[in-house]
Amino acid sequence: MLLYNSFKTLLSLLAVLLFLSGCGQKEDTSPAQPPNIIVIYLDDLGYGDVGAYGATELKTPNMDKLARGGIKFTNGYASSATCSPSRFALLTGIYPWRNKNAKILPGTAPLIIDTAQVTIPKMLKKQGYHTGIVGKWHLGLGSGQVDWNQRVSPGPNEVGFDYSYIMAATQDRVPTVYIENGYVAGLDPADPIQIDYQNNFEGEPTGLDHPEMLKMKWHHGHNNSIVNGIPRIGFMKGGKSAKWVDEDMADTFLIKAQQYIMEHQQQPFFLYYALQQPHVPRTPHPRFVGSSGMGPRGDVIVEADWCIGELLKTLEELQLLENTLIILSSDNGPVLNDGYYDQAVELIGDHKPAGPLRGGKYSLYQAGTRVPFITYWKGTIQPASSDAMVSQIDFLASLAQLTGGNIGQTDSQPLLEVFLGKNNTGREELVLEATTRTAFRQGNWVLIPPYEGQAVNTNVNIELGNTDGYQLFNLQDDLGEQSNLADAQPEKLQQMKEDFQRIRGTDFGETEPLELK
Ligand code: NG6
Ligand code: CA
Repeated sequence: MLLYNSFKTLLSLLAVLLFLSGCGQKEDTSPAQPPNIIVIYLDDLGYGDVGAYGATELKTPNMDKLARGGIKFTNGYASSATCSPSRFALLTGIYPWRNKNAKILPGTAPLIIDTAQVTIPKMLKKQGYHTGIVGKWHLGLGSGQVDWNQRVSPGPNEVGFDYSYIMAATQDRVPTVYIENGYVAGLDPADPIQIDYQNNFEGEPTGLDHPEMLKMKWHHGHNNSIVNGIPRIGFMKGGKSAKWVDEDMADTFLIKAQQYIMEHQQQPFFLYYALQQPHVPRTPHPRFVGSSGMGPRGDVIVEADWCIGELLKTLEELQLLENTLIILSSDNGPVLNDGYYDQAVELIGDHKPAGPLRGGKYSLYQAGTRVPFITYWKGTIQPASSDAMVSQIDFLASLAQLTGGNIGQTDSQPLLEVFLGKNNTGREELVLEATTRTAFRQGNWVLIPPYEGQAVNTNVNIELGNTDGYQLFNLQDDLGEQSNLADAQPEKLQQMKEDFQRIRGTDFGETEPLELK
């Protein structure tokens, strides 16, 4: 609280100063400045986790304010049911199944975006934008062996971001440090960081060997190095002064995001604000503990919503709200038990994180990829609910339309008018992905090919969408994907198979055509 309060005072002071200094320039007759663009990206927030999307047990007033004052998309998709592939697709406009490295990455993975690749921040930079990322990265860093004690590169700054303040992978993966423009923040050179995902460092306690040292217990995975009483994925040694305090992470990212806005308000800016909530480990700041009655998962959603409210206040105070396009979404669907005992399952009550949808994170069913999806631009976007099919993959082409930017061949569709609520005709078709398996949505129909593997991931208790035969659903009257029409509608099945293969066959990137029986 202290940290955030003193920052608030400083912020208000700076806001006044910057506003005053900006006043003199307002008479300039140059053409209207293109809008600032902020993508607020949550981690594992489900379709049903937001009030405006039907949640009644969980209060999300700030996300609701965006949804009710902007366009609330009911058919908005992440590109994948997991994080790295969705983030790859969001930034590049390329389907993740075209990149064999776009899978859930360890903290030591090399960068999976080619530095020659067009990305949203690169495209916007050419249009005069300053570009920044604050929050979760999870797209790999470096090009092989990373020395965390030197500048870590290539990373966000090499694919278009002028400024970056990130966590490398996830909150549950080492290294548990923030990285600012490639440098581990607060690192003491006398205490260098070592990271290994295979072997532990001698003498370092793990969650497996030292359960007595844990303040949060692991359920599956997550039993390697212990940081801040929480067992992680991967082994880490050193870097004590640089280690993050999980409970302060939300405030830390918020403050960095606010600072970024303050510092770049005179130039159009693009801010990718990638919150860590409600991904595991769920560690609300003490002032949010108990705020939801649902345990840590609910509490961190309340916390994330508060952060979004504070960010909006900053924009309002700086009089930027009417010149800022805000996009809010999530990288994949919801999960309750994702590897720690944190009462997410026990305290869920009547709350439905996936809303009316089937499945969740990791799933080919709708809840894997259909997520909260909101565009907001005060004074420009008229409030509405839209059932147009849109994907995060379309941001690249649509933001290029908005700013006059150029992109090469991608999977991104120019849907600016849809995002601004001037048109309700979205995509006709979209390939959905869940950990390298793909499905196909066309109109109101969904085709899921047969896949081997468990029907239900019993660790997380989520139906993955794997079955022996084809699944065909008509979402128009079966949103919950209960009635498989594959046998009853052979012609539809055949036509969808052909169209799916046509798209999966278009070759750029490293596409391997899909073979359907
Ligand atoms: C899984 C982790 C899960 C989460 C996920 C990535 C285990 C057993 N499970 O492998 O906890 O970290 O990866 O989530 O380790 S994502 O949202 O970044 O894709
Ligand atoms: Ca995620």
